[in-house]
This record gives sequence, structure tokens and C-alpha cells, in this order.
Amino acid sequence: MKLIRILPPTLLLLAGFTLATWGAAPALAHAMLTTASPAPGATVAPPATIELDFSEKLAPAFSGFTLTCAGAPVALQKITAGKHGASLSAAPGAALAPGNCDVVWHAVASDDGHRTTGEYSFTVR
Ligand SMILES: [Cu+2]
Repeated sequence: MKLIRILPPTLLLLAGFTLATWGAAPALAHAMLTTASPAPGATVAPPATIELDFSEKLAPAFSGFTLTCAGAPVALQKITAGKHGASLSAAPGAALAPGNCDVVWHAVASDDGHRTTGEYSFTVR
């Protein structure tokens, strides 16, 4: 601990700040799901489109989602990016039947290429 006492306090502050910045930057730069329609946990009429909004701009070629309803994969029409590149949306190929639906998404942030994934469910009444 003698070494720490010898180091100038300003150097320690600088080191601490640098570590804090390194720790925070990757999290801030990740594309996280912010809102979705239908919303997670919601019970809704068969939706015409599924839309996912993210915390930052995506690389569309590397971002997307799948939809599984009542245990079976649901074909989606083309997934398109919107809202300044920070959202993904697609229409189911056919009207969704009543039951549970799972959305599994993957997103790559356009600025740093970091990949995030997640999933949530909603219910069609
Ligand atoms: Cu990132």
C-alpha cells in the first residue's frame, strides 16, 4: 500500500476516471431494446406489424428478429429499419392466431459493431 501513498492524488484520480470511462462506454454504445409493439407482456388483438425500438442506430444487415407463436415459427415479411435507423419492423406473413408469441431479436450497433440479443413475449387474444 506504500506505492499508492506515494502516487500523486491527481494521478490516482486520473486512473480512476479512465477506468470508470472504460467501464461505462461499452454499455452506452450497445443497442438495447427500449420499447416494442406489441409491448412485452401485453395481450393484444392480432398485430399488423411488430416494431422494436432500440437505444441507438443499428446496422440493418446484421440486425433482425424472429417470431414464434404457439410454438411454431411465423414467417415475417421483409424486416425494415426506421426511426433514423434505430428501429426494426415487420409484418407477419399471415394473421396471428390467439396464443403466446415470442420475439427473439438481435441487434448490432452501427457505431461500434457490438451485438446484443434479447427476447420477450406477448399474447394474441
Ligand atoms: Cu457497444
